[in-house]
Amino acid sequence: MALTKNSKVLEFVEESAQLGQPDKIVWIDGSAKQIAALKEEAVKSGELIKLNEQLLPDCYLHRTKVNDVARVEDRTFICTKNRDDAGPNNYWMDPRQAYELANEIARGSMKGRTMYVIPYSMGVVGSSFAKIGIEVTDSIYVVLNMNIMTRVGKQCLDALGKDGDFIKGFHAKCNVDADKRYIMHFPEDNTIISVNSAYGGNVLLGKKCFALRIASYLGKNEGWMAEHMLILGVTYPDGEKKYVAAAFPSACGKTNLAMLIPPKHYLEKGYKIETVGDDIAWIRRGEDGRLWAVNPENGFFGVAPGTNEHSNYNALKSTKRGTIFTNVALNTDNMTVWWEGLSKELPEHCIDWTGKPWDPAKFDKKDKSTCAAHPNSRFTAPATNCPCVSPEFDSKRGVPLSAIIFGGRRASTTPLVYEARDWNHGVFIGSAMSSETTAAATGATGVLRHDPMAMKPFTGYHMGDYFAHWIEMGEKVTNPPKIFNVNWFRCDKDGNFMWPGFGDNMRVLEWILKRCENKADAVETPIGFVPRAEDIDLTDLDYEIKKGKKFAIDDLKEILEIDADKWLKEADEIEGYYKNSIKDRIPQELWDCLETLKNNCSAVKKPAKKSTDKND
Ligand code: OXD
Ligand code: MN
Repeated sequence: MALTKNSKVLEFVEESAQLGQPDKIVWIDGSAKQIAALKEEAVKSGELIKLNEQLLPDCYLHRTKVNDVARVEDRTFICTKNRDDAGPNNYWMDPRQAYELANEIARGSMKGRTMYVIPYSMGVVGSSFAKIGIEVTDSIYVVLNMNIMTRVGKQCLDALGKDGDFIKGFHAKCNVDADKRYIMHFPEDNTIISVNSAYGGNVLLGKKCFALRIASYLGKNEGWMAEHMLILGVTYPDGEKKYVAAAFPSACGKTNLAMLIPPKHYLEKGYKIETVGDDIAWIRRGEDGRLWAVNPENGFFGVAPGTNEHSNYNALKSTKRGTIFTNVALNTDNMTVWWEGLSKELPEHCIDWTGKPWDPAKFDKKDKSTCAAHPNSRFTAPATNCPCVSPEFDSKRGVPLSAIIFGGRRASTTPLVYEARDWNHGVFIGSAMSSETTAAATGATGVLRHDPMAMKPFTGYHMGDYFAHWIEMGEKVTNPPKIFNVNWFRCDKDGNFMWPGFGDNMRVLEWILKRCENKADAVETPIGFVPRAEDIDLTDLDYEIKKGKKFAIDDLKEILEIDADKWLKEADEIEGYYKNSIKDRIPQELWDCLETLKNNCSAVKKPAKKSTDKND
């Protein structure tokens, strides 16, 4: 029975049913009883495998088709009337053609199936940040994941009232045919259509499709920002709290940074990190002139491989109940899950992510095809499971940002950390970000590509206009956060990571926050402000870069060094990207920053010089 009298919702559901022609329509009210019944049904049909109730209560494993394991950027379209509005950063399709194509593919595809109607909210219902979506889908897996990742149920329809507007999402699994897979966005119609996939990033329409692609477009028009950012809170020994948002590309450690456990001596002093979000931030101007952020999601859709007690204790803990695992391995000895990096010992009896018995003797960590879990296997875990979830997680007004951090995977050139000279320079740094590709999207991994603000796959409009929107936001806030760039991934000549990362990133966070309060020194370099090695706390740091080579202050000096020649090349590269990829919509402010970078590098040509006073 319909759960609302909102005529627009009823019309959307009716139209979707006419298209998909399901046997049955079920409205998701979000009640524990309904969700439990759906889990039972999915276990019966084999869509989910129930895991060990003692060790992993209320946890399930799902396997996707082998052709459907990641986001598909080349099949993801922004469908605007004017092609230029989608920008060179997106694949574009004419909206009329896109609707026709989607209708043709989806027509009758739900015959014999149930269509579920999921009313959900991105953000806490009742918050001025929150926005409501309705997703219709023929997948129980989608319903159950959406129920973890968003706030689902009747309260969302109540918030809409009789004629409130919402984001329409239509998902049909069809035959999971990769050649007919389309993830289409119609920002001018607040509509998303996804066909022929059942992988999270393509089908949990509240996440990338709504909370980033559609929301970034809404944010540009309404004066706010939707960003691919984690949000974390740092509590100081005296109880004071500061908040930071950080944009790293997919599978580059946002979840790890958001949940980090500081080194022992910080814990002993009373420092604490709390997680507000691990993937998406919606950011608005506050009346106090600062930027305020919320995490519109309600759970974590995290990358499983590499997650273990040491790398991310809090994420692992978050997966211990009420979690859906996708494409990890099944340990048949105790009906639990396993993935590469979970433990050093390999389990003896596993079924791999494709459903076949796995032979640990054949495992070679350099050969992905021998892995038990898919490199982009995931856990969908409720945020409330997380031991370090912030008390502000459910806050309606969000948290004020002291700093914004950009970062990518760069084996060389980019130092461990540096600070922008001002907001516009920070926007330039974000716009010029590049990073090595990961398994989160289909295609080759490890290829360096431009990924401005980690939003390359998620900006729902022209990237040049997106940069201009960032510049404008800076003009409107009187007390903007300071902007930084980090690179945890600098390598030595043999390819070993030079910085330990994980919990030790706290040492860099501390410098960043001190800079925000004018309490730390820095050196002015051609690219911005860089700490001196002595400004980063190395107390008790114990890291082996490679066998027999322990991390020492000289290594820190090396990864803080700015090589002006390399940066001149980088500047040329950025210029090429601006000219060839974004073309004529790059704001003048960014051209000016590029010019300054070039001039600075040409003037120096070796590591820099001038020391700034902490109070200047
Ligand atoms: C994600 C991604 O799933 O960025 O968060 O791919
Ligand atoms: Mn992401």
